[in-house]
Amino acid sequence: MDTYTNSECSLAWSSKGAQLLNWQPRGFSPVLWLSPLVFDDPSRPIRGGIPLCFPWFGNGGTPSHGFARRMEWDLVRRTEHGHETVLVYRLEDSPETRAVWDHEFCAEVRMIVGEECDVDLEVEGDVKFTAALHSYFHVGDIEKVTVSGLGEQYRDALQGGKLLREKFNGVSIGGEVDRVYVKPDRVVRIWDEVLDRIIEIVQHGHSDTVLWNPWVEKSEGMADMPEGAYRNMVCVETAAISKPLVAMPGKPAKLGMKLLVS
Ligand code: TA6
Repeated sequence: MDTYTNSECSLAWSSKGAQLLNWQPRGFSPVLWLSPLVFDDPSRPIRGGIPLCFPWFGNGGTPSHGFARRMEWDLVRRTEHGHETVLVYRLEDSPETRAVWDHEFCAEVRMIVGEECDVDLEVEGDVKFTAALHSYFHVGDIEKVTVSGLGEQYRDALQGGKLLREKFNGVSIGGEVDRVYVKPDRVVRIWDEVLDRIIEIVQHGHSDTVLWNPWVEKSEGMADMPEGAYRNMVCVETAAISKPLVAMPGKPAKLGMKLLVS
């Protein structure tokens, strides 16, 4: 894990998965949640920060959520501008990737981390894929959080992916939730009563936003989820699931977000 502090924030990241692990703007507590139980096991993804689900989301293939978050990415560029840190990582097809996904591709993720946080995935090739920025956000108490901007239609993974519609003015969480919202707004907000802050997720290239919290029982079955940790995290994931992304030669596919906190 690499760490750095610029004039606007502290950050941490890993070349494994090209994963941002911490973003703490000046004057705020960490915006991202990271499990303290990070395994040295290279085959296991890191639980927390912003894992990249590519080239599929969920069980669209094996391993779950794709291979990108389990692999070492190459650092193409790191630039310190004083007020922000720019990181660009690259992952290209290899015999290892073609063994599970027989396609040529070049994926790059660019992170610009300062007072705000930009994460952008860009994929070149002649490929169709699903993807998600599987962001873990740190919250004061999951039962005192409201998420707005998700829209009214979602596929509920707890009901076999059934498409449901509910009129919301904002979603509160009081139990396990695992939903793919299929018509989210461009901007989703996490209203945190305890930390007295709003995390704003300005999305682009997405078709969906995923909302996930494992709650008690599911957490107990996760070796890298400390007891009770579910209360201080919520996943709100900028994703392209219901409408897969398509990259064509000379026309890369893009999925990204800007995070702001106030
Ligand atoms: O994004 C929600 C989800 O697909 C859940 O179903 C749950 O599996 C979560 O991702 C975490 O997946 P992971 O493979 O990181 O344990």
